Amino acid sequence: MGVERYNDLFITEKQKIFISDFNNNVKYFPDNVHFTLAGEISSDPGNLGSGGGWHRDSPYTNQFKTIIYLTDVGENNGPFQYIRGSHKKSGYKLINKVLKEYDYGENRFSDDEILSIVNNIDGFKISTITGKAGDLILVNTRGLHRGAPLTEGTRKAVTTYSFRNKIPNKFYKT
Ligand SMILES: O=C(O)CCC(=O)C(=O)O
Ligand SMILES: [Fe+2]
Repeated sequence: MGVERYNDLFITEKQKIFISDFNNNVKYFPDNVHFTLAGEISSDPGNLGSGGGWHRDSPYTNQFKTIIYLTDVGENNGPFQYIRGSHKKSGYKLINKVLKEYDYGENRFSDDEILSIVNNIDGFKISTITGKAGDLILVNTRGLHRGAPLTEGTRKAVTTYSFRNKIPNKFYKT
């Protein structure tokens, strides 16, 4: 985390401009701050993929991230997956209905819960975002997502986190 403080060769000038343009134009973040995570994950047996399984980053607020793949990413080496529409309040209501006793503030979801969500909510399906090295994903991680577990190879990516006023304390611990 904070890799941009040490080495800006991770990102090209063009991508930097694109990211900053994205972040500055997202209406929820008039004066945001950012940091960048450089991550490499590999297909170790039992790996959960980037992000450690299905979750949403912040149940109560929008949270914007940019992810740039630094390797080609196919179905088997950890593509980003997202359930479109799941970041909306209306989506939350449907999810809570399907999962019954589900706590609105819960962040983590089992594979079975995700199956039940996509099988029971019209229009909810898992989108798998494969791509080439250099491709950029813009995402509201309030919605349900994960990096898929890797069954082969490795995946490298840089992810930029944005916050409205300050970087939350928990990110200073590591
Ligand atoms: O890197 C990914 O594919 C997703 C990781 C994740 O959960 C996140 O960046 O919020
Ligand atoms: Fe996440």
